[in-house]
Amino acid sequence: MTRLPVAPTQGSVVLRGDYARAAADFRISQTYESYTEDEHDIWRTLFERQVGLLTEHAAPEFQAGLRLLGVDSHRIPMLEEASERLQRLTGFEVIGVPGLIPEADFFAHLAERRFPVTVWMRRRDELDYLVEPDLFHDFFGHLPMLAHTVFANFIQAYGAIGVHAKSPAALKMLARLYWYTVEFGLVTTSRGLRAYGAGILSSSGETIYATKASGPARIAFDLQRVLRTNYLIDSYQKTYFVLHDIEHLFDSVLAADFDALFELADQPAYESDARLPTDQPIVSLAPS
Ligand code: HBI
Ligand code: FE
Repeated sequence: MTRLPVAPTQGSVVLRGDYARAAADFRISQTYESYTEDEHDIWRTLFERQVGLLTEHAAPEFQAGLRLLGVDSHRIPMLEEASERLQRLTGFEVIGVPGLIPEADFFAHLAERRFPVTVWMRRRDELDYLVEPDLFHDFFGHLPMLAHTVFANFIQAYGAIGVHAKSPAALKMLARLYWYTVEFGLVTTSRGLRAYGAGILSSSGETIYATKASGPARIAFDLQRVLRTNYLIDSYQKTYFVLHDIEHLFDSVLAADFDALFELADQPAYESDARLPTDQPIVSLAPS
């Protein structure tokens, strides 16, 4: 009997979602030699497009972090090199994973100061949008902020809270916190509103939309409000939450009683476009 050959996913040799090769904790090696020239070129295209937007739209901590990582725009970065640099900066290790991993494993890695980075690159026809994290989103979007100690401490604390959260309601609230901060967070600076979220800064369209468009609401970060607010996974956000500075995030999480907050899970959630009388709208102080 002849077998049909199994086509490698999307023609690349770094397979998308290669969970079969992953360890029990979902770690996977990067197999750097397997990236094709086209994949390096996709990295370069995305990198150059985003870097051009950072000066005007990204938080200073993100820009500084990207420089500290010493990433080369021309080639896909090596996770081991970034991991060494990040460990020296904030004690965070970078590990390869095949894609999204179960929440419990994700939280456990963060709590141990390990950040999981997806090893495969998106295809050229997905430059602007894909539903799941790839190498560009995880590396370019997430690692720069992890070079900042307070932010790195926040991510670790978040992971530790997640490790202890057991109820589905608590996990849902923690997913909202991650979404509205780590993925789609904004911060005020003396030069106006800036993005620090990886979901924003790995997307050229949302980078401009989140910081400048007149459509979405931008409201002052409030932990309870965020924990109770649903989010949109397949379009730009209708609401962004704004920190006064990155320390604000860590301080508010450190001061919070999460067990008490998780009790609020019984109350109905706010829709992603809800506007509450208690919301404090944030307007950019500086001209763009
Ligand atoms: N896995 N690789 C990866 N990356 C994520 O961002 C991620 C995940 N698993 C779970 C998860 N995020 C979410 O549940 C967050 O809300 C924590
Ligand atoms: Fe992400």
